[in-house]
Amino acid sequence: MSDKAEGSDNRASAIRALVVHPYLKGGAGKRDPDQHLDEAVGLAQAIALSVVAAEAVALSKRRPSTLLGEGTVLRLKELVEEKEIGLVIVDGLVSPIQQRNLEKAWDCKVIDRTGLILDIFGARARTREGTLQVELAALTYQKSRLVRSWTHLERQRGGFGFLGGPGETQIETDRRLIGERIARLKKELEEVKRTRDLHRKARKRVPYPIVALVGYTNAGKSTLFNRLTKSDVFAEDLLFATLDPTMRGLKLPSGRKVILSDTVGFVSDLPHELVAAFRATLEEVREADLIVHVRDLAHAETEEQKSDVESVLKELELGDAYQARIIEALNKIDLLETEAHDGALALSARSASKVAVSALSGEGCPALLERIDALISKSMNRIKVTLDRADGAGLAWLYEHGEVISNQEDETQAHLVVRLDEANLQRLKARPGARIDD
Ligand SMILES: Nc1nc2c(ncn2[C@@H]2O[C@H](COP(=O)(O)OP(=O)(O)O)[C@@H](O)[C@H]2O)c(=O)[nH]1
Ligand SMILES: [Mg+2]
Repeated sequence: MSDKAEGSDNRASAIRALVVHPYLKGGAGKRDPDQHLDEAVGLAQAIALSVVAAEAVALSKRRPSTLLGEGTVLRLKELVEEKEIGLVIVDGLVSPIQQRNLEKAWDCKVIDRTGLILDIFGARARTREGTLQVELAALTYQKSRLVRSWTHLERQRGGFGFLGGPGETQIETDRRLIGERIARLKKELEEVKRTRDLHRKARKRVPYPIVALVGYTNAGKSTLFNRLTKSDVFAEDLLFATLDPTMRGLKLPSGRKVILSDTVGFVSDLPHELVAAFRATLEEVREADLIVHVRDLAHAETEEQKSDVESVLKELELGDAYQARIIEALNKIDLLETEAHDGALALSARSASKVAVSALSGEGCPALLERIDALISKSMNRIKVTLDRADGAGLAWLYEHGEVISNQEDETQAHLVVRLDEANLQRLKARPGARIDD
């Protein structure tokens, strides 16, 4: 299994999962089922599941009771028992009834694609807005499931709704409660959106510039994340490690420290009810000082993926200057034919914002670090600061977070010229006792 930032292959308690990608036979013009399967496996690994088996299953039709054919259900039952699988992910739309029947047949938990993605977003939402959006999507999903199974129950009883019954009453109550919770969430979301900028300022707590990795699931973000941060871990990691395994410290060639952040990945055919939640989960990218767009150059749809990512980034309102803060990591060049491989390297030599890499072999990674370094320095502000000489903590902070170019001290004060990134400049401005002459 690959090197996963979020993976917990080493965690004994990881749930053993089977991933099934069902597709209709002869579904012309559709993507390669194996590619779909790979993506689903990648998603499952993103929430620390241990995927012990995965397969694409051809269907001649969608069976209303179990989606999959009888033979397949039986065959997979054996696999589930043999490999002690605790969770089956069916990468598609599974009705509540199909889900229940499959759970009964296999005697383990079954979730569908929407359920899986919701879980990932839930685990990865970091901002208040992200959390609320994910919760809203999850409740809406749950509610629709209740509605459908309720309709089903009613039909079973011949539609004599007036007979009532405990099952129905319970579901009605659940629906009402979920409905109320949804209404409350929507109100809260409005409020959070209105005060978004205030919240964002309050969250600016991370003491180093943030470099965010974005891109499609399976592009290699986590592999790159591990590769870049493997050799040097700094003390502050202890602080993040417990809170958030997707953020880690990284020392650049110049010695400057940054925080590398592995974000939630894009998925193809994102269920539409999850779009808002996905965007909100990406909120954290707005805080980033630099964005590294990780691309799978060996993927058949690499160009389509690129434009998908770019159009979502545009909608995040990153500000006009964001183009200057983005680097494309052209990943997986080890998989390319010689000609394409050399082409990628040539492109990367010509362009300041594209770097050809292989997260797997490490090729190009030093160059990527150099580019990140250069771009972060470029976005640094050169300022003059005056501090009381007695303010030892203030001086220490400047040396730690900025690049001190000169320091002249008189009897009472220290006059420094410092290079600081935007985030730290704002922090300095908020600090009492520091006078900035720009
Ligand atoms: N050949 C090759 N495979 C890679 C490279 N980077 C990542 N992978 C593989 O691609 C798959 C997805 O990688 P991962 O880092 O989980 O992608 P993420 O979803 O973007 O975090 C894994 O099987 C990796 O081993 C690379 O540079 N070359
Ligand atoms: Mg990942």
